[in-house]
Amino acid sequence: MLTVTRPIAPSFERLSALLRQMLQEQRYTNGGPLVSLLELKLRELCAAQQLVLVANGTLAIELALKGLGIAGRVITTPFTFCGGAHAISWVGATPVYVDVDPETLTIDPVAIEAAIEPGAEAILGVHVYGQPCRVAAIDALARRHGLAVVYDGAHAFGSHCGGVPIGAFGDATTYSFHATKLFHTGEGGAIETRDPALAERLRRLRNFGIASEDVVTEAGINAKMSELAAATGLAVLDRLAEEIAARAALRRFYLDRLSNLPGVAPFVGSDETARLLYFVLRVSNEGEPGRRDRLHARLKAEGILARRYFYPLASELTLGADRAAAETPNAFAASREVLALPFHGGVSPADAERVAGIFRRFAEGR
Ligand code: T4K
Repeated sequence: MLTVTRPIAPSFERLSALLRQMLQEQRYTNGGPLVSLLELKLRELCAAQQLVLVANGTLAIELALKGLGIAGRVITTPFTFCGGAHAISWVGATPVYVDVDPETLTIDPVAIEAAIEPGAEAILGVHVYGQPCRVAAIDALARRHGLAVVYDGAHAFGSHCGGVPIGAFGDATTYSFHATKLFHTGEGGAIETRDPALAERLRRLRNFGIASEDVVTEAGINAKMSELAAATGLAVLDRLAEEIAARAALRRFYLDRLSNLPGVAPFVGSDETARLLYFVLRVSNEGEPGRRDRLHARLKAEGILARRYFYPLASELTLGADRAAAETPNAFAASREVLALPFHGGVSPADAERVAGIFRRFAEGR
């Protein structure tokens, strides 16, 4: 099977050396040295001022919202992984879904502004496939209206907007380090912020709200990353550059083979400095409903597991498909057209040629 992604496999020697250290120190969690070291390395890599490692990307969003004191309406995009939207409800806030910009597939600043009403407290944007949101417009309108901004960068580790690292925007940026992500710790995540007071609060919130042996400042949760996960991350980091280079080469190959097929359009985004971490095509259903899903099934039958990121929309769980289609038509259309191809260092030129061949035959109606 050729899967949509394949996690970076760390070197066995490097990982076992880190695990030996963990065993010698008898430290498995609660602020161990490997978590501290990984935090330091990731801060350098992302040029981040503050970075707080947590147990996964969903908790990263929940903690960012909690840390910013958000409990009311959160204006967000339906074109995301359901977990991102669920995080809003889990902190007791209410998601308000608005449409995406059809070019970037990220939340549309004009739609955000139209949805601001009493009770709105925050914006949760998602940097889709590594393509950043329209951060300048969003940050500016948030300042005008006194809203907090969290960016979900689960798809966008190491990405840039206009040459500036994505963590420089909004009040906080969250990451997922799940095994399906470019940089991973098996399960894991982080919150980046420029605000030291917010970072300090997040460090307490991820550890039950405990400030010291005698003091618990508020009701936190257990969102700590384990030493085992941090060891995986440290070992994965050694192979990150190699994987990025392999994906860049694969992107060039796919673009060369798939750019001029009828009814199929690669997602290219709008920012040359972005790091696109997925290779996604939009398959038009025009005049042929369900065309994308037929191609998806055909790929599967040939052993190629492409994924429909993001289908169904996160909003469909509560709104249903009809309302989602009526209220957020750009997002709805995208969810019915997108297909993420196998995109990782394990895809050989022969594999990629095979994928391209299936697309070509499909596009030509064969
Ligand atoms: N925000 C956004 C925008 C997100 O995309 C996500 C997560 C989150 C927030 C929340 O972050 P976390 O709480 O998850 O840290 C995946 C992931 O489970 C999920 O993390 C991810 N987004 C979402 C988009 O996709 P599936 O259903 O695609 O995973 P699965 O198991 O089908 O894996 C896909 C392929 O990857 C497999 O066919 C094989 C390969 N794979 C996967 C795993 C887990 C491996 O080779 N090894 C592995 O260990 O959900």
